[in-house]
Amino acid sequence: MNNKLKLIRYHYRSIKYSYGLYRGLKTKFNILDIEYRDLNRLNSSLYSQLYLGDLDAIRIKSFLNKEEISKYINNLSKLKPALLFEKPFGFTHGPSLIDSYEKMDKYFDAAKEYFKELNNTMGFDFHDKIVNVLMDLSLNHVCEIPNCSGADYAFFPMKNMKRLCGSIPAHNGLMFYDMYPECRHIESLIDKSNQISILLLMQKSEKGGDLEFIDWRYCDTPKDLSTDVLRNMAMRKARKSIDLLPGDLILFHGGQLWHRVTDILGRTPRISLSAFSSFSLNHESILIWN
Ligand SMILES: O=C(O)CCC(=O)C(=O)O
Ligand SMILES: [Fe+2]
Repeated sequence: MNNKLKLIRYHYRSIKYSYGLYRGLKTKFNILDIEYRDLNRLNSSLYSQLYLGDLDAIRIKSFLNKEEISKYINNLSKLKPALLFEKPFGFTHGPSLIDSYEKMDKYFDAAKEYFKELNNTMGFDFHDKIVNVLMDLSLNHVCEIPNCSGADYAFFPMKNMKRLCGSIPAHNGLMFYDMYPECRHIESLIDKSNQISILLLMQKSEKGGDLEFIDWRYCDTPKDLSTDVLRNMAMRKARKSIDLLPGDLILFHGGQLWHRVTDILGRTPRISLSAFSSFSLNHESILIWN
């Protein structure tokens, strides 16, 4: 077996075939596992494959090691309260998704402060490390944070999800633009045919808090039904729980692919950092924001 074949081990986590129109007639979960240390040996644009839906996810094992994770978790006790925001599932550190025009200035101010604080909390240049991953996956494409009149969007806010309130109901990334018209201004910057979710798990709960892929795509989803009805329909599709360990980074087809995070059942909160990514309109760069 040549090196590339050895490196690229496709795990076909196929559940069933459905009859979507997106990229042929098949739908199954193709998850590619790569060790972080092997990333720079790649020489194909896996990012494009992911974007087009030939791959559903790229799971980068041990993106962070145990020491890096412990340092981050220990530093969480020193966070500035100004950057902590209450959410239905617990709280975020750093702003996530603009959900109202009134809050836009606050969002951009918090994004700027958070960017500095994220690197401090990590203890190394986290932005640089993420950009290098995207460059390795995209034959060295330019990767950047988009901006709105000079103000940068948020980069990898943290979610702290707690028992009893912690879950993220079924959704896909593209439906956010229907749910929150306020986040549509990013549409003028990105190719909106898809969006890649990038998720870094930092702490697992003892039970629950699993990322689940749902066998349904935005392109096959009726556009005239309410979010609640769509969520009920999504929960009748086949689902697959995705194994992640603290330190694993997963990039997935989250713009199109429905997914959810199951209820947190253990005492330990689930901590994750996440962002969206897409090609810029002219495909000259890859943009990362939240
Ligand atoms: O697991 C998380 O923290 C959020 C996952 C998610 O919905 C996403 O990254 O699109
Ligand atoms: Fe998502």
